[in-house]
Amino acid sequence: MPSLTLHHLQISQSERIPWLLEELSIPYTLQLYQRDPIFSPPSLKALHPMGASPVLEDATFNPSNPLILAESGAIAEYVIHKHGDGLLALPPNHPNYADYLYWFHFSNSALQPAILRRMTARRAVQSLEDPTFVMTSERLFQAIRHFDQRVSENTWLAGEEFTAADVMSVWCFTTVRKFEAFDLAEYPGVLAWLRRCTDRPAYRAAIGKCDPELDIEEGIRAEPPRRLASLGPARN
Ligand SMILES: N[C@@H](CCC(=O)N[C@@H](CS)C(=O)NCC(=O)O)C(=O)O
Repeated sequence: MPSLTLHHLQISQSERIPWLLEELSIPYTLQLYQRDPIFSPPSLKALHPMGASPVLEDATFNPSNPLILAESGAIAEYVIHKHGDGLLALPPNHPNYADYLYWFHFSNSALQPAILRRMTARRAVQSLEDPTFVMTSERLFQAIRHFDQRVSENTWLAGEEFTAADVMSVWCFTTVRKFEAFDLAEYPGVLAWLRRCTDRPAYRAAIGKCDPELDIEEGIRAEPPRRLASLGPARN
């Protein structure tokens, strides 16, 4: 029986891991933390040198010295292969293996950095006409167009099977828009895929446990959800 504790900073990309655990029906204890007022509180920072969430604590194999693991992508792979019998990953001999790898990594390696660059540029410029903001914005929508095409042509990111690639990616279109607003009206493929993902009972169960105040329907609409109050108004 796994002995897992998931340290979850509320309203964050950490939501990926409870969702994954619910999909895999792996029991876990949830430890919730609130932003203080934007970043991690001291109790969460103390868990891992990066001080960010998610952090997985696994006492299954060595209860007196549990494993502490950060990085949502690493945690997802660890959980799938150590406790999930490889479910929700595609194996190397699967015809869509490369698609699975590509889209699993796309969220944290391409999409998330594009969103963060735009958020940083928004703060740095005097006006949204500034070429720095225009360029970072265009790069973000280039990534979203690419994503939209993929989920318009396939039910799930890796093809016809729902996988951890989908779990890794949803936050980049829902909760993240409470930090950096962008509209999805021109991306019907993304909107339909978000509906498919967020209608899954495991997603609903995870959000109900880790972020019960989050309005799921608001997060999957074309127009961005309400900005996180503790951020204050966007400068631009
Ligand atoms: N690449 C990391 C990013 C982790 C991360 O930055 N988490 C944010 C939540 S969205 C966080 O903990 N922020 C609070 C802080 O850094 O103090 C991952 O995928 O887990």
